[in-house]
Amino acid sequence: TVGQTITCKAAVAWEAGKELSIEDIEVLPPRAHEVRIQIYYTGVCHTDAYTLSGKDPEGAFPVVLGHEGAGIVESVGEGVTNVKPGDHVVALYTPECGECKFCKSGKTNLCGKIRATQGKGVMPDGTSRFKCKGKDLLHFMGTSTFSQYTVVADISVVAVQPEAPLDRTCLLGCGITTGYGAARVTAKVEEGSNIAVFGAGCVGLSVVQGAVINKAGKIIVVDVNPAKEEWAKKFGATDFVNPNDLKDQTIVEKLIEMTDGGCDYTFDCTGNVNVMRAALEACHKGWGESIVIGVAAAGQEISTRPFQLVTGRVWKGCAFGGIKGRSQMKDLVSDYMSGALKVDEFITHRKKLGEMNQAFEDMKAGDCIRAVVDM
Ligand code: NAD
Ligand code: AHE
Ligand code: ZN
Ligand code: ZN
Repeated sequence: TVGQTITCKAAVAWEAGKELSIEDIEVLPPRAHEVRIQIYYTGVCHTDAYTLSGKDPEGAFPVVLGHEGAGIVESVGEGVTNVKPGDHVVALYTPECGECKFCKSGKTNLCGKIRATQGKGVMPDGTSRFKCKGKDLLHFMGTSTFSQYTVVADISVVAVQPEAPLDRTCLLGCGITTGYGAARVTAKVEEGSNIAVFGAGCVGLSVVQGAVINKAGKIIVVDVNPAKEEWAKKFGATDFVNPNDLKDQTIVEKLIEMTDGGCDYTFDCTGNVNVMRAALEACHKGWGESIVIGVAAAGQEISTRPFQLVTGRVWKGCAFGGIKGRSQMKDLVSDYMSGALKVDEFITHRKKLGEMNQAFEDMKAGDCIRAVVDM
């Protein structure tokens, strides 16, 4: 198949707000500095549903969604040196070129090299590698993992240990890495520090995992779903608070009381802008830092009294946890293989490609942490 167009199945989003359709699509061969990957497994993340809903200002259709995928390299274009056919890989929606201003700054994992074309849903040369029914389909987040074969830029892929099962490593493509990185790389949670995590989904529970490894003191999980208490404790949270159970206190007052003045670090893993405000205001005066991870709908804005910042609280955020995919993914896989990083526990639902819409339904139900789709 090297150099040839491959026909395979993919879940295509023809229009915002509509179900995905399983179609036969054509996947063109990789051009220079591109890699064609056979996707074996993909997770489904809330950001896929967000874009499908039509609320993402960058959302464009028709498109092949999906950004939490793992597979095996089928072929590579001219000039590709970082991966070769047969390599087990994870797709990276946050690429790493190593040479742009961002990559060289040492201050961020964001890479600027292909961000503009990635946001427009095309490959770096401005064109698409997907066709269906005579039409071009757009790419998504530089990954498009809801297809049996996808083409990505070489800087958007990393080879990982072949011993690691692909139905687990796919989840390192977004949710788990995002939370784990937010705690360990972005916040750099210190030993004994008190933290609060708002939202105990895949992202929030992975913040908890990172905080446990960094030996945090109190790890308080806040969630409106009472069933999340058991999940939080299983991953190492020391406390659980359901804001709906509070009588004469706000969640901010409760957290300040529990931590003798406020948290050292808080994390929004809900995407709700009111929660983001509470997370900031629950931080300790003088130094508490709040990390925004959740993705809020277009048009939503955050607010607080500037006095919160004047008095030393810090508001920041991160994408992909601040992790540099090509430099650091192998270490995450090692953490998984050594048992330090839990991954298997997150998989509550499994589906086949033909059941992709059901996987979206599963994700929206309260008992789902991650649905993994066998492509
Ligand atoms: P999830 O839906 O599985 O988990 C969210 C949790 O928040 C749920 O348990 C829900 O009960 C809880 N929740 C909802 N409203 C709440 C409230 N008002 N107070 C407390 N808890 C509340 O989602 P997830 O997959 O863990 O993703 C979390 C968010 O992170 C999403 O917005 C997603 O789009 C975003 N995300 C961002 C990045 C990034 O790089 N920045 C990466 C992955 C996901
Ligand atoms: N296009 C959206 C923003 C979506 C967003 O924030 N995406 C995160 C990853 S979420 C993964 O589940 C991200 O990587 N952001 C950094 C970037 O460069 O996109 C919008 O609202 O415009
Ligand atoms: Zn995601
Ligand atoms: Zn770069």
